[in-house]
Amino acid sequence: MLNLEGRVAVVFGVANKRSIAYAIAQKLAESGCTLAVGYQNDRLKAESESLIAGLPSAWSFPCDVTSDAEIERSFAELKSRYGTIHILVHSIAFAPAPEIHNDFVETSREGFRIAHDISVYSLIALARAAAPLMTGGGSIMTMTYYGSEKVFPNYNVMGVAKAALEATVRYLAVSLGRRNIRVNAISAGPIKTLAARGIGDLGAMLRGHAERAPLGRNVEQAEVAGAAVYLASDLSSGVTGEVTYVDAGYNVMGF
Ligand code: NAD
Ligand code: 0WE
Repeated sequence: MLNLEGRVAVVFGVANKRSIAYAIAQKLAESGCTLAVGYQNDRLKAESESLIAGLPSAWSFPCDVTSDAEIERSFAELKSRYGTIHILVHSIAFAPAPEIHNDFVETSREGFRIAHDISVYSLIALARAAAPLMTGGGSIMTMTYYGSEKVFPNYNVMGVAKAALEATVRYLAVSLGRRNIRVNAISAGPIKTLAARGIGDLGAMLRGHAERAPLGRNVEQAEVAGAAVYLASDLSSGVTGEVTYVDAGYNVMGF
């Protein structure tokens, strides 16, 4: 395991034990990071706080990323607690349920707005709030999906939002690069989490993915977390603006 002792990591997107963000928080903690974990709201407070309590030296706080005031309050508190932070993990996505279930052409203006506000704009808002605390450089990462590049039935407006998220990673990499803040995305294969459970036939999706992927299987949260620790560490010091695939190789296949 890499040694990240003395680094402060702020992780957004822990909802339950299946969350990709929770696997990342666990591996960062195992690597020696001090952790601060943001959860969406009081509905998730009990669950996320009990998970986070199991990690050494972790603190948790509520932060709904649709609110500028909550983001501002969260980072003011982070500044007073830690002074400097080194790692920011953004593992947040949402589109209103009808947008995932209806035909893409039926995408509503409000559904499009919400999906892009929560799944894309929030990365810009969090990066802007975090950058002044990353005085010794930093590593920012977000989670994306191959539905940004190719069409997956029902992924719909989330695919459009993930394309915008990946472009946002590139623009932020340039915007923050001279401050030695790196910005990258991890493109994970399908994993059975809360966000994936809302979809139609997840079982068929997972079977099809495992069948076609070079490794002949699906990926686990812990494998995504492994790439996250690499991106958080100095091993990736020359890497920014990139998308790293943790998908058992699925994206290289043509047929
Ligand atoms: P998850 O449901 O555990 O995580 C999604 C998180 O987004 C939750 O913690 C939720 O509370 C948070 N969130 C939603 N709206 C929010 C808001 N307004 N403010 C603050 N937080 C908010 O599911 P997950 O699969 O771990 O998803 C995490 C990320 O990984 C997402 O970006 C998702 O698109 C991405 N991803 C998931 C898969 C997959 O198959 N599970 C594959 C590739 C990428
Ligand atoms: O990014 C995601 C999930 C994103 C997501 C899922 C939901 C379902 C419940 C965002 N918003 C909502 N809103 C809801 O109301 N993934 C990569 C997982 C996922 O979602 C899919 C997938 C995969 C994989 C949707 C359709 C097809 C495949």
